[in-house]
Amino acid sequence: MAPAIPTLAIMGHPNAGKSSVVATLTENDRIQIDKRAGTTTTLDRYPVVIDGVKVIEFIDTPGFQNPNYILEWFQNHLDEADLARAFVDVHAANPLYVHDCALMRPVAEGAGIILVVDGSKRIKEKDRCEIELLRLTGRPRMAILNNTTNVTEHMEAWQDALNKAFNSVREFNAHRATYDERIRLLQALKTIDQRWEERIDETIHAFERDWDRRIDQTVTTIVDMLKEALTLKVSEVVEAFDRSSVAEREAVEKKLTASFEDGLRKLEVRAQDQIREHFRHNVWNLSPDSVLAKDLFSQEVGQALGLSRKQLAIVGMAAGAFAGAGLDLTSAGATLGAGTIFGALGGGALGFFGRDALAKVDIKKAIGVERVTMGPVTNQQFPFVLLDRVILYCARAMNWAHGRQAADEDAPNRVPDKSLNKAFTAELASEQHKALAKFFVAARKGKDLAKHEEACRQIIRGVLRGLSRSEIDSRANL
Ligand SMILES: Nc1nc2c(ncn2[C@@H]2O[C@H](COP(=O)(O)OP(=O)(O)O)[C@@H](O)[C@H]2O)c(=O)[nH]1
Ligand SMILES: [Mg+2]
Repeated sequence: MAPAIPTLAIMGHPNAGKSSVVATLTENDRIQIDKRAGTTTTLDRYPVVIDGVKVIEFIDTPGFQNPNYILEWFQNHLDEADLARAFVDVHAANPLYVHDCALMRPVAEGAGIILVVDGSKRIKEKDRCEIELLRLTGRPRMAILNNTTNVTEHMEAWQDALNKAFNSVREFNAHRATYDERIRLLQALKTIDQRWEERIDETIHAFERDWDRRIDQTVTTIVDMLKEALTLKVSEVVEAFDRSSVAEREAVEKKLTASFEDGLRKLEVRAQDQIREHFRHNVWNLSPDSVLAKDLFSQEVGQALGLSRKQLAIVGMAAGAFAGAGLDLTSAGATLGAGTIFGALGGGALGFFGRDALAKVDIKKAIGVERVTMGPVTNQQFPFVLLDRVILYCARAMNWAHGRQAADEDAPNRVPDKSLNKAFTAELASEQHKALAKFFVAARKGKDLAKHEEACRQIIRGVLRGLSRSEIDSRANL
C-alpha cells in the first residue's frame, strides 16, 4: 500500500550528496553532512511539516551494500509482481543482507525513489547496476544529477544512462539551489507518479504560502528595526567638561558615539537573527567580500550602500518639505547649542554618511554633571544604508541552500566578488525613495506612522519577492 503522503527514499553512493540534497529540500541545515564517506549509517526520516501538517517525507539512506547481488536476485525473479517487497521478505532474516533490507524496506512499503548521483564523476559499472535495479523495482523514480565540482564532461553520459531508467532526470545542485529551484524540483516530482499529483500540488502550495508568510514576517522585522533605529536615543552622564578643551569635548563625544553606534549595531544584529530564523538557518558562513562582514559604520559600508548623492538630494527636498522643518533634517546636532560643541567633530567617525552628522545631540546640565544624549538619527543616508544591509542579509538568507551548511569550498583562491555588495535601494524609483524617506521621518517623529508604514512595507515586500525570483544569480556567494 502506498504511504498516505508522498514519501521519497534518497538513494545513491556515499558522498554523492544525498544528505546535502535532503538538507536543501527540507531546509534543514542540521542534517549531518561530512567529507568522509558513509556519514549516514541509518535511515533517517525527514518530514516536511507545514502548519503542523506533514506534507512530504524524505528518507536519507546510507547507500547499497550489495547492489550486484540485489540486481542478480531481481533478474532471477522477474515474475515477482513486486521485487522490492519480495526481496525484503526473503532476506529479512539473513544477516548478510540486513543492511540492504533496511534500505529496501521503505521502497517495499511504497516509497518513491530519488537517486542522487555525483555528475562530476565518471559513470561506473556499479552505477549502472544500481540504476538497473532501481528501474526493476518499478517504483516512481527521479534521478538527481548533483554536481559537486565544476567538472561537466561526464554529465551527458549520466543523462543517457539515467534517462532510460528514470521517469525524470534533473540537475540540482544541493549547494546552490534556490527556493525557485526547489519548487521546480517538486513540480517535476509530480510527473513521476500521477497518483501524487494532487498531494504534491498541495505541498507546493503549502511551500509557497509558507514562503510568502516568511517574507511578511521579514518585512515586519525590517520595519520594526527601522522604527527602533530611528527613535533610538542613548544618554551618558559625564562630569561637567571644559568646552574650550578639544580633548575633553572629543572624549565626551567619543563615549557617546560609541554607545549610540552600539545601540544601532545591536538592533541590526537582532533583526539578522530573526531573519535567519524566518528562513531556518542555523549554520552558514559569511563571505569575507560581503559588506555584511564589515562593521555597519565602516567606510566600505558607507561607500557601497545607500543612495547616491544626487538621489539623496532629491529625497532630502521631498522629505524636508514633508517634515515641515528642513532644519530638523539637515542641521543635525544643532539643538541646544550642542552643535557648536560637537558639530565640528561630527565630520570624523560619521563623516561617510555625508556632510550631516548621524544624530542629534542634546546636553542637559545638572549639579556637577551633564547628561549628554545622542539620538534620534537625523542623517538621511543612514536609514537607506541600514535598509540596504538588511536586504543584502535577506538575499543571503533566502538563497543560501541549507545543504551547503557552513561550506568552505570556495575559501582558497577565491576571487573577490564585488557584486555581493549591491545597493538595492539605489535601484528603486524616485517615488519609492520619497515614500521611504517619508516613512523614515514619520518613524522618527512617531507621527502619521501608519500611513507611511504601509507604503514602506509594500516597497520592501516587492524587493524581497524579487530576491527569490532568481533575480540574484544563485551562484553568487552572497
Ligand atoms: N561543492 C559541492 N559539494 C557538495 C555538493 N553536494 C555534496 N557536496 C559535498 O560532498 C560531500 C558528501 O555530501 P553528503 O551530502 O554527506 O553525501 P552523502 O554521503 O551522499 O549523504 C560533503 O562534503 C558535501 O559538502 C554540491 O552540490 N557541491
Ligand atoms: Mg549522507
